[in-house]
Amino acid sequence: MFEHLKEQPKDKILALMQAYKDDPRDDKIDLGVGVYKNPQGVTPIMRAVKEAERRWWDEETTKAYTGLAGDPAFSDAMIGLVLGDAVARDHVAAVATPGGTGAVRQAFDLIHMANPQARVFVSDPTWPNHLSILKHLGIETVSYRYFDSETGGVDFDGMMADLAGLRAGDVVLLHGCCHNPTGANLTGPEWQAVIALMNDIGALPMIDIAYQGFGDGLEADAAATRAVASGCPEVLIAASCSKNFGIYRERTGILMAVAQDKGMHAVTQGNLAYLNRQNYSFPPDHGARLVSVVLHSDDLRADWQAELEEVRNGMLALREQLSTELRKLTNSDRYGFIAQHRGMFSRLGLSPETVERLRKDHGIYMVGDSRINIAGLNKDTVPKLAQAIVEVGA
Ligand code: PLP
Ligand code: TYF
Repeated sequence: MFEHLKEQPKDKILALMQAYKDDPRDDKIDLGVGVYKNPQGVTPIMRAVKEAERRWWDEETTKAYTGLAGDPAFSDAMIGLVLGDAVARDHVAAVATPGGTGAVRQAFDLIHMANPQARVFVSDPTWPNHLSILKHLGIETVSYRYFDSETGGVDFDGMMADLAGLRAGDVVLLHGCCHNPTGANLTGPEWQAVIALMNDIGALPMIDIAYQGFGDGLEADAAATRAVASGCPEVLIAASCSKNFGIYRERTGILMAVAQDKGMHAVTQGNLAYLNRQNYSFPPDHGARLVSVVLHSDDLRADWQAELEEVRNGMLALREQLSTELRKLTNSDRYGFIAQHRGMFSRLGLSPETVERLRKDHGIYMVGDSRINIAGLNKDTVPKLAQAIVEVGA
C-alpha cells in the first residue's frame, strides 16, 4: 500500500528553521518561524503560565478524560477573552482543539459538512497551512487581493472588488488581527465595509485569530472579531493560545461558532463535539487548563497581561527602530510601512533572489516571500539587518 503514497511538499517555514539550525555562523539571525523570542533569543515560559502550572500541579486530582468539547471553564474564559460582551454566551458553541490549527481544520470540516458547495475565499497571501488544509479537504478556494506590495498596506479596493464575486453560502477567511504573513491590517471602517458586503451577499465570515495581544493590545486586537460576531448572522472563529500564552507545544486552541439565532446553538455545539470525536475524541487538556487557571485568577491574569504588554511593546519598538534605520540608510520612506504593520510579521517586499542573498551572504533567515519575524531581532541586530538590506541593493 505504501508504495502508492506520493512525496508531499515540505513546509517551507519549518524547512527554513532547520536550515538556520544547521548554519554554523555565530552571527546568523533567525527571522523565520513565527515564535516569539526575547532580546536574548529565548522563547520564555510566561511567568503566569509557570505559576498556573505550579498551582494546577497541587490541585489536579485526576487525569481521566474531559468531555468531547474540552473543559467548559476554558471555553468560557476564551469566549470572554475573544468576544468580550459582543454576543451573549448562549449564542456561542465552542470546542477546545489541538492548537489554532486544530480549530482551523475543524472549521473547514464543518463548512464542508454543512455546505459541500461552499467556496472559501482566502487573502493573497495567507498562512500557507490554510491553503494546504483546504486542498487536503478538497474545498474549492478563491483568493482575494489583499497585500499591496507598492505601499506595504492593504489593497482594499482590490479586496472589495474580488469579494464582490462571493456567492451566498461561500466563506470568507479573515485574519482577526496581525495578518500572517504580511503584517498589514484593515482599518475599522474597512472591516465595516467587509461586514456589509458579506451580509448583502449572504456569505459567512470565518476569523482566524492567532495573535491577540501582539498588535495594539488584547482589546483592540479583538475589536474586528467582535464587530463581525455582532454584525453578521453567523461566524466561525478559530483562536490560538500558542502565541499570546507562549504555550506553542501544548497545542491549545478553540473553535467558536456564533449564531444570532439561539435556536441553532445545541445542534451546532453537537456538531463541533462530533468533529472532535471523529478526529481525536478528546482535545488535549493541559494547555487549556493553564489558560483557564490564568484567566480565572485575578493575580495571574493581571501578571499575564502585563507580560504580554512587555512583549508587544518590545516588538513595536523594534518596528520603529528598523523603520527609522532604513529611512536613514535609504534616505527614503520606502520602508515606513514596517512601523505601520502589526503583530510578529512584516512582509518586506524583497525578491526571492534578494532573500536568498541575505541568507547566503549575511546569515539572515527570512521566509522566501520576504516575511520577517520582528521578534527574531533585538536592538543590536536591527542595524545589521538594515545594513544588509541596503547592501544587497533592495
Ligand atoms: N493561524 C495563523 C494565521 C497562524 O499564524 C498560526 C500559527 O501560529 C495558527 C493559526 C495556528 O497556530 P497553532 O496551531 O500553533 O496554535
Ligand atoms: O507562520 C508561522 O511561522 C507560525 C508557526 O506548519 C507555524 O504560524 C509555522 C509552520 C507551521 C505551523 C506553525
